[in-house]
Formats: sequence, structure tokens, C-alpha cells
Amino acid sequence: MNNKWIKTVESLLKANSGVDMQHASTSAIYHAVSRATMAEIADTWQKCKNAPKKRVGYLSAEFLVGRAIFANLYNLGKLDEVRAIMTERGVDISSFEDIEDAALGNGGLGRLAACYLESGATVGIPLDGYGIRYRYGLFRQEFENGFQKECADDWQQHGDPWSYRRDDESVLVKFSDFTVRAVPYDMPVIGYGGKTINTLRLWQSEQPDSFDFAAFDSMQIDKIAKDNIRCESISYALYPNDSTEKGRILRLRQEYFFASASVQDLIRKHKQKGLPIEKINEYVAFQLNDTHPVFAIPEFIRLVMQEGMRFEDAFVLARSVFNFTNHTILGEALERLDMKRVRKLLPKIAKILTMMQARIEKEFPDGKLFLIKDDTVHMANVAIYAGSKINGVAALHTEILKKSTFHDWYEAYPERFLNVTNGVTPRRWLALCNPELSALITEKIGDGWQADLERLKELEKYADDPEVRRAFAEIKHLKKVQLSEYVYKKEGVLLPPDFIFDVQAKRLHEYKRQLMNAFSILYYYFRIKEGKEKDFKPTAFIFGAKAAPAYYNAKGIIKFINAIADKVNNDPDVNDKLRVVFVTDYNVSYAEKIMPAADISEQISMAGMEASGTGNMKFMLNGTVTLGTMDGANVEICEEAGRENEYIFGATVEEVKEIKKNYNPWAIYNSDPELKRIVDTLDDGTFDDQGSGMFRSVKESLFGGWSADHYLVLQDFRDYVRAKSELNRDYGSEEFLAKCVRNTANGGKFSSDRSILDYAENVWKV
Ligand code: 26V
Repeated sequence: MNNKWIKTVESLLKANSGVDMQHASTSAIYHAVSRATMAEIADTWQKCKNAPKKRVGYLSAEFLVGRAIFANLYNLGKLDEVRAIMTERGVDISSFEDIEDAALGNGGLGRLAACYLESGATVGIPLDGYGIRYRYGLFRQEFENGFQKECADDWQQHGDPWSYRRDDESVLVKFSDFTVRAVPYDMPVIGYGGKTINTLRLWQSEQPDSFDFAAFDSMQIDKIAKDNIRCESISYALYPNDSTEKGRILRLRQEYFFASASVQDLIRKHKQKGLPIEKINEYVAFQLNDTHPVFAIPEFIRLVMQEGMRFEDAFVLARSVFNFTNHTILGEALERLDMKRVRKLLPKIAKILTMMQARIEKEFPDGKLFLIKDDTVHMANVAIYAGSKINGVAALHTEILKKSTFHDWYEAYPERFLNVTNGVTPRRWLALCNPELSALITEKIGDGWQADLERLKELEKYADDPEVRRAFAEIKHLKKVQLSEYVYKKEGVLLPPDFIFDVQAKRLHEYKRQLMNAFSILYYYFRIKEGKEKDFKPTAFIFGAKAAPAYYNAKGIIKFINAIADKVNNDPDVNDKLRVVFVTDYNVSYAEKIMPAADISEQISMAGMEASGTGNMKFMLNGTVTLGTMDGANVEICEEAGRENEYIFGATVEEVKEIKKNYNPWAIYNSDPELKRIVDTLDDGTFDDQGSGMFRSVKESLFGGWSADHYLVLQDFRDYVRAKSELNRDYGSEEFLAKCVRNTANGGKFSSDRSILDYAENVWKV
């Protein structure tokens, strides 16, 4: 950065905080540095906005962007310079780590959206994000006696210097009972190299008129306040992935709110260019990130009909601009909305959905394909019927969509289905979070891999070079030392860096089987105590996960793992061999510290359940072997790296289907005394759930009712510990080190640049 930039920082400090650098708070300096950088990029950003080409609107209820400042400076090529300039002035920029992440997403789906925007800007595709500017993001997690406690995530506590409010581009969104103003906040999305800057536009809901004077005159202060709250409540908080029904109405309002605002915005921009509405498909494409933005389709049809088009033409036009990505086959996650509610809140949208249903009845009179059934609208069906393309997020997942989830649709429209395997941005998930490994890579293969990740292949030959293996291992050790210090400071648990770091970091869900991992810890715990694991290499089990607030069993599993951690870490018989930690408030910034320090990447979902996974890719790039099932993108990780370089276990999708025909968890439990003893710790007094009943409920999920051990924890347990023990034996050997190198070397496919180019070519045609 030049002289001008630091002058701007200093004058911003003076103007906004009335202090110089020596006396300013971290938050004030953060603000000034960010704003000075915004000024620096303003011209490029403006130029990119007016690109005359076709633009893509990525509609997503979630963008889990994390911390912006380091990634932005890195992509501008200014991070080292800024660090040096600030150090000269007595400021350590790592203090900006105290600034909260923008956690405007739950997990995989939201983080994917953030990676995709960054890649779009990097490969130079005009891709803009549209979403909601939640006042509160995903809850912050604390533990109280080992129980998860949710706290409000006030991510704007230190301001929001990375966005501009654009009042002049506000739009109105109408519900049957009231109207709100959608106010856009624009964040720059800076591509690697800084040449392209796209926009993430997040809508905030506000009252249409700032003040109701009539009400004020008649002293109806409570009415004023109520109206205000009603409007602002729409973008007040991000919904956690919950299966509960509460809050459905507000959720529906959220979905329509941002879909409508985004579509209005793009149509308005199109008209401002003086272009005819019938040609909008030559200038705009929409990607619907899961079903949350699907209201955009009937809203689009409504708006172009307002421009004078007939329904049929409007429908055909919609079909040429919308595309849809599915992210899960989990039944309870497929959105179905009560039409009674839609009619009540959004009568015009309900009418258009009904017209669409009439159209499909005419086209397919047998009723196999439908949008509305039993007065319930199936949002995924709307997206498939009224869109050009539908994609799954990994090869296996897309096959499952075609074969079962959307089989009837696939038969009717095979040409609409395609796969686009997920990816992650190598800038944040390798270059930035692991500068040590990045330096080694650059030393070996030269610069440029950051934006051309297939070049990592050139590392493959070094897998056979003992020196490079050792260098890899030394870096891994260094990252473990760094993580260990951080975890000790934050969690008060000591993880010796010479232990194996075995990590499972992802949302907590029964299908992801954190419980099976917990059981495996108890397996080693008992065996070590009995002297049966003489050669077991010391292992630290690291968990990071949030459970949806209303997901009772997920919270029970968190408490269970925390109870295990307590017991194991304090037992002198085993704590030279085992450590367990459940890190608090796992988020993007924590992930950036964890991924580079992992020796083992746990990807152990029941086959068929994890659509793709993206954490698996982040671990791989950082030289970590996968301990996993043949699920999601794990399959492709094996394809790329060679299955012999991962540790694969468990039932495959086909085997799961077979096993489920007559599955009996009791039989497994009764025939395996070691496993029985482990499972029984849930209710034999080994652990205390403080009278909550949670552990009993977790145990019942394995046996009780129609869905006994729905996710085959007991079934896969033996093969899991078989693979885990094999990994433990191999660890540290020359061959194991080679596997680590081969994982990084073969991670090229999993760059989100590749995913975005796939979308551009096969879906958006830009
Ligand atoms: C939704 C819900 C809604 C209600 C019940 C509980 C529940 C549990 C999970 C979900 C998933 C929402 C969609 C999602 O985040 N899918 C993830 O998308 C990632 C990016 O494509 C992918 O890598 C993950 O495998 C997939 O789970």
C-alpha cells in the first residue's frame, strides 16, 4: 500500500475516533484500515459493476463469509505490506482476530456460497451474491457444565466497514398485511489479484416511511414502535437448521423478502439499460442456492406479467433464467409450505403457483409430477419445473437425486440434471490459513498455483522424496503447536503437539455420526486401561460443532462428548495416550486454525447422507488423510488421490440399502461385548447428564421405535475402529508421510474456481 493509503488510515482515525494510532482501540484501527482499503478499491469496483455482459445473481439465504479483512488484503496482494506498515506504527494486525466473523450462515451451504463468490471474482465472471443482512448471525456457542448454550451473535458490534448502505437503491416488498422497505448493503467481493471486484448485496428490512407523523400526532407511540418492530423483525436473525415448526411464518416472510428484493433489483437494472424485458435472459441468470430463494420464480413471473407479458410467455422466460442447486436429501430439510399460509401472506404469489400447477396438470395429466399436492407446495419441484438446470453437489449425490429423490422428474427432464462437484477457495483454505505450507509449495513448484490449483499435481513426485516428506511433517507439527497454544488459551485443555490430531469439525447431526467417533474414543479408553493397546500412538480427539438449538439428541451428543473429555483428560491411566476437546464456538476463523493442524480428517457420515462435504476438501489441501465412508465428495477425493492414500471403511450406499431391509441393532449390540459396554455408558452411571435425560434419549435413538439406529452407528462401528487402528499403526511412517503429500498434490479438483467454471460453462452460459 502506498503513502496515500496510510495517510487515509490516519485521517480516518482522527475523523472517526479523534485519536492517533498510538491511542486508538483495535476496533477503531480495524475500522480505519478497512475503510481506507475500501477507498483504494472504489474505482475498480465501480468499473466492474457496469460490465456490459451477462451477470449471474447467486441467490442464497446464507453467506458464511467469515472474517473479511485478511482475505481481502491477501487477494489485493497487500497483506504483507499492510502488516509491515502497521508493525512500524506499533500495531500488530493479528489483533484484528478479536473482530467477530460475519456468520450469516449455518454451515456447508452458506460457506459454499462465500467460496463461490470469491472464485467468481477470481476467474473474472460477473457473479453477484444476493442475500439477507441478518442483524444477528448464527448463535455463538458456549458450554455450561458441558451443555451447549446459545448466545446472540452481534457481528456488527465493531461496525461493518466492509459494506456500503445504498439507500437510493431500496425497493419495497409487499405482504398482504404490510409493506417493508428492503435496503441494500453492498460488500465488495475481491478476486485474487484484485482485478475483478463483484458485489454481495445483502438486504435489510426496514419501515417504508421513516416516521408515521399521523400516529405521532395522536401520541400512538406504541403503534409506531410496533410497526417498526414488525418491519425490522424480518431480517432480525438467521434461522438455525432446525426441524421445529416454530417461526415458520417469519421464515416464509424472510424468503419472499429477499427473493422479491433481488428480482426487483435485477429487473430494474435491466430496464434502466433500456433493454426489453423479453430479452432479460440474455443478460441475467439466477442460481437458486437450495430452495430458500425459490419464491424468486413466481415473483419473477408476477413482475414480468406486470410489464405486459402473458403468463405462458412469462413462465417460459422464467425457465430460461432460473437454475437450482440441491444440497441435501434429508427429508425434513426439503421445504414444503402450507398453501393456506402462502395464500394468506402472499396472495399474488399463491395465484401464480396455482397457475403453474394447472400448467403441469395439463402437460402431465397422470399427476406423477406436481408442484402443489394436498394444499402443500413443494419448493424443489417448483424449481425443477420452472428452471433450466438442477444440480447436485457431488457425483454420488447427483446420482442419488436422479435415481431416487427426484426420480420422476429425471425421467421427464433428463437433460436438466447435471452434477457440479463442490469446491473451496484455495486462497482462504490453503494460502492464507497455511502460509508455511504455501511457502513450501511455492518453493517446489513456483508461484501461480493459488489461481490454478491443478498445478499442485507437480508436487506428486515429491511424495517419494524423503526430504520433502519431512518438510511437510515439520510444517504440520508447527501448525499443531500453533493450534495447541490457541486451544489451551481458549478452552483450557492441553493438546500435546506430538499427539496425533484427529479432527471432526462440522455441524452436529446424527447422520454425520459424531456419536460413532465418541464411541471409538471409549473403545480405546477401555482397551488402554486393560493394557490391550500397548502400541497405540497418543491421540488428541478434537471436535468442533454446533447443534441446532431445538435438536435434542444433537445436544445430548455434545454433552456426552464433553463428559468423555472430562473423564479421559483427568484420568492419569490414559491421559498420556488420549486427550479429548470439544472446542467452543466452532466457526470459519476457528476452522482456519484447525484444518492445517489436523492429521486425520473424520468424514464418517452414513453413506448416501452427506451431499458433498467441503471440510473434507479443506483438510485434503492441507495434507491430511481422510478417515471416511464412501459418501459425498469423499468418493471423488479417493478417485483423485488414490483410495490407498485414504482410510475408507463402512457400508456403501448399496450396502446401506441392503442392510436396512432387515436391520437389527440389538443383534449387533448383544453379540459384541466391547461395543455393548461402550453403548451402556450412556445409562449405566459411567457418565452424568445431570438429570437431563439426554443420554437415555441418545441410547434410545439406537434401539427404540421405527428408526432404530437410523444411521447405522452400530453397524459400521467395527469397520470404523479397524480403519482407525490401521491409521494409528501407519502414522509417522515414511509411507504415511507420502500419503499426506499426495493428498495436497491431488487436491486441485476441489478448487471452487473449477466449480464456478463448471457452472459458467454448463449452467449459466457466461
Ligand atoms: C437442513 C436441515 C433443515 C431442517 C432439519 C435439519 C437440517 C439439517 C441439515 C440441513 C442441510 C441444509 C443444507 C446444507 O447445508 N447442505 C450441505 O451443503 C453443503 C454444500 O453443498 C454440502 O457440502 C453438505 O454435504 C450438505 O450437508
